[in-house]
Amino acid sequence: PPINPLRIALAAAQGTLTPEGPLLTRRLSDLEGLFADEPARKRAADGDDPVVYTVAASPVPEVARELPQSVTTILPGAVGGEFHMTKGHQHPDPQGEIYLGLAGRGGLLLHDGTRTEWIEMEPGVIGYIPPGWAHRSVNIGDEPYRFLAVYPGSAGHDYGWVVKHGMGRRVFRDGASYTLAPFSAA
Ligand code: PAN
Ligand code: ZN
Repeated sequence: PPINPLRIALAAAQGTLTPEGPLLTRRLSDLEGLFADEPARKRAADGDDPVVYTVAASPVPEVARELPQSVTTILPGAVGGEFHMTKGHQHPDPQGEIYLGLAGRGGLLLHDGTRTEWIEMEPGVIGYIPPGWAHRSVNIGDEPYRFLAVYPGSAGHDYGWVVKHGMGRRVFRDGASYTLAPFSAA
């Protein structure tokens, strides 16, 4: 049965949801094989193993007909010049998803196996992810990049798809800006 109506407070400056669901923390040691410079990633993971991003979920469960939300915070940084990013995934049950920028500067990289799209994100911008497009988020700034995600509870998360097909591009630091490079295997 559906859950009861909920009031959830979103603290955009902290990235917290109250009441809260599970909190996920991804460090460089969780991101093996995702950056082009795998030796650089491994050195840093074997060192102080920095947090790359956190995902604070709302209490709304990931089940059919519900509409869960989460707040992702990607900390600034780069590995071999490649900006901090999420693992990226495809929804096995293809359904749309919306992101809303809350803090910092980032980008939404989308790939459908053939085409690649890039949406610059900042506070107040909605990034729309159509069904069938794998998506990865990147912090292109020097402060935390934060966004709200809202997605159908039955969509599921397939991380293997991105490992197999890549994301079409990689995002590297380029002076004070960034550059989109062709995708290369790790
Ligand atoms: C987001 C992502 C979140 C973390 O909530 O799950 O930003 O990225 P990864 O799941 O790729 O590690 C979302 O797109 N949910 O569907
Ligand atoms: Zn998603």
